[in-house]
Amino acid sequence: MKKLLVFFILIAFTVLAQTQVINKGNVYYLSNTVMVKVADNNIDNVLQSKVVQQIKPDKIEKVFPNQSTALYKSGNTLNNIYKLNYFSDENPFDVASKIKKIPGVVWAEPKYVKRVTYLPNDPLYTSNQQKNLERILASAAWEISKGDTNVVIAIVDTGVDWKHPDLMANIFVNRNEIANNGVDEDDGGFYPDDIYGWDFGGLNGTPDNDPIEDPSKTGYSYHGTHVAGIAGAVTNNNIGIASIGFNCRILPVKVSRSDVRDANDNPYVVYGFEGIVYAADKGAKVINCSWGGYSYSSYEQDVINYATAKGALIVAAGGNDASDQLFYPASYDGVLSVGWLNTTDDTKSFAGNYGFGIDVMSPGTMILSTWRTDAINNNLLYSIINGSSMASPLVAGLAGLVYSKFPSYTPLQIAEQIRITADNVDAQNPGYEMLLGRGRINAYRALTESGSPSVRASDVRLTEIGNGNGIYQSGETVEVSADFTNYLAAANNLNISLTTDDPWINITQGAFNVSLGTLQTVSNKFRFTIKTGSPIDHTVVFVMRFNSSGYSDFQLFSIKINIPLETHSTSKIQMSVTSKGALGFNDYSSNKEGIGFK
Ligand SMILES: [Ca+2]
Ligand SMILES: [Ca+2]
Ligand SMILES: [Ca+2]
Ligand SMILES: [Ca+2]
Repeated sequence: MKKLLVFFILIAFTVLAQTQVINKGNVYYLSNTVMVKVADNNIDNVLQSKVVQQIKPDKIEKVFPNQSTALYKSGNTLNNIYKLNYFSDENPFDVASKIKKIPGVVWAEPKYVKRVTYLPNDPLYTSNQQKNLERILASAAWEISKGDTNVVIAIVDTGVDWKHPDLMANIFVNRNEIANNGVDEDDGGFYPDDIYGWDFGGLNGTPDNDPIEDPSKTGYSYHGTHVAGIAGAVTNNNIGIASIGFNCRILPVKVSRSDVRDANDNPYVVYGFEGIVYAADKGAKVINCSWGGYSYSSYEQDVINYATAKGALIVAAGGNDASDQLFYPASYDGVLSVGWLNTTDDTKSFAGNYGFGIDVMSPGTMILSTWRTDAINNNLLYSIINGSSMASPLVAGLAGLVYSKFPSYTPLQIAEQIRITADNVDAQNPGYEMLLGRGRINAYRALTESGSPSVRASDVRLTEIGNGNGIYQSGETVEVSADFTNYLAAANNLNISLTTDDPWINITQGAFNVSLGTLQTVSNKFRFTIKTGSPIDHTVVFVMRFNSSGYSDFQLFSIKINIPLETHSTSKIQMSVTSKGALGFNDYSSNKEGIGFK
């Protein structure tokens, strides 16, 4: 029945629906497209619905048709996610919110696209100085580990010039694939001849097996090649640059298409999350995402969960907008998010993002790395550019080294090892205390220190004990429940507390003591009351503190209290506890907190 219906829709309309990138403020998405997840894999309800018939469906397809439903514990399968293209002019946000009401639909949302996160610099300026490597003590780290050639770091980006003389020897080679026979030997038919990675977007939307970056009109938008060189340029080969990842391998995954670019000639990241799934399925241990946007998406969080369950750590750029707004994928649960520091460990002179969504900081200013050669840029082999895009792959490359050194670690243990051994940079950044994660990564410490616990709160949920309207109001008590996991060394007599400086909050149940072994989790609750007379639409910042002998750590989140009832558009509860914590976002697609959207 399902196949017949899809076939019918396909022949009913012979012209393809045109999709283009549109934006609503700083949120970018595709026109004429919605993503839908259905329970029990039953899409027929959706197809037959009035809503879908009214938008003139073009085609509906499974995003990951080769996924088995039985593969992973129920929450992590991507088998039941569909992409629906349609002809009508209706905005994907409106269409998605209607489809979401159809019984059996888990979520429906626009197909978001993301933007690369670097700021181009003077392209002719080159230098042999790689201060970013000095700053994180890379050479001392290489004394401990130069990386394992079996550890694969995927560069999910605008492509990689994999033939570059300073990259080629480190490019992952797919030994399960027979080259140039037009047949897919290892991915169920979907990625034929993908010897050096995959190109999801090609020149104009048709995928191909060559993930080299598409030619740039200006010669100056070769983002992915630059990112790849930072994580994994060939090192100790007497040419060009060194990379932190040293011997780790690079898997190029191109997730842009040449014909969808912004005004500066930079390709948009259209297929980023499809690329993450591909990389995880190929066995990548680290997946770097030097791109992002300000749209939260259930689809994207599902993909992150899937990749993490497959054993890949996702490392992502924190953004370049001098903003504390949550940036994705960096701020998704399970992603190690990376903020951007300059050469003297400070953020104040430029535009890096900061705030609750950041886990660690990394140098991203004046970064020298590989560049795609072409006639327009006079065959430049290296270039210097700036951005959190350049900070993230330094962390991804370090993650490759940490995995090589501690091969039994889970993805989140790798993330925590890097986070907990970072150097505090508060002194260089007055006014940003606690807003730069744990501080600047230190490669040597990440490979040599193993004594510290590392505790993160997840699944943080707030429950109002009051009039039941889902809004935290003056006079009410609120219960905060969370799971606390210790990722690293055992912690004895750990004190976990909830604190705030906010004068309108009275914490009535705010601390407990527990001993937590490695990878042990405990659930617990806190309570606070909101004082009468507290202001309307007021943001409260909470700090969860974790302390035991020799270990001190924190995690932040914020909520809004006394949100005016009648304005749903401002009822978004801003919550985050860095990327390791699961928190509800009371927004359109998530609805974990508060009253949701009615
Ligand atoms: Ca293949
Ligand atoms: Ca083949
Ligand atoms: Ca290509
Ligand atoms: Ca080199």
